[in-house]
Amino acid sequence: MNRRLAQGFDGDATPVSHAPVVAVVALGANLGDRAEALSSAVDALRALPLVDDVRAATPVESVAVKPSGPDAAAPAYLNSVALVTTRLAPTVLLEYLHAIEARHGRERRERWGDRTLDLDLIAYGELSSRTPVLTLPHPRAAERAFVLAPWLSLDPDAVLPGAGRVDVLLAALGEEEAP
Ligand code: PH2
Ligand code: MG
Ligand code: MG
Repeated sequence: MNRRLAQGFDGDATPVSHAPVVAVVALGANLGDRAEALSSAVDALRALPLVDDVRAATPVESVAVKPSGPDAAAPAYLNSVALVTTRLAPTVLLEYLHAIEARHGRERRERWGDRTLDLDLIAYGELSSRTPVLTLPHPRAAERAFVLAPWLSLDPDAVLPGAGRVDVLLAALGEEEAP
């Protein structure tokens, strides 16, 4: 699978193959009816063309992380992760994610501001991309327990390409927080 993927893309991440790929999508919301937003976003992912399967983790509560660090005074997040088996090109999938966010009233005002729905593309198979539109894998995923924990609940052997096993990354975060 990985070899097929590696051969399936040219340098600028344009797909030349239509083999299905597992994309990891992180979902988050800390405004409005968070559970409803996450569940209808998963429905929207399932309804996308060229999406064959979606497996979504049970949502978890998490303290909002702001650029200055965790902020217990901000509205708490509900976070989940979906494993999306798809033949969509990564840039096209990303555009669909933005469209689903927009349909849920997402407004972009401040960095890491409170939001009704956030959909982040964390990984797309083994693809590594550093273009202005697409950074893959997501550069901060390894530091985010609210991404790693729901992902691990879906796949105990999950690997974040370039960073390592998700269980090891999550354990390392736990140790960092220990007194
Ligand atoms: N997303 C952010 C910033 N901070 N904090 C939590 N707990 N969950 C998030 O999904 C989240 C965040 C930027 O996308
Ligand atoms: Mg985000
Ligand atoms: Mg986002």
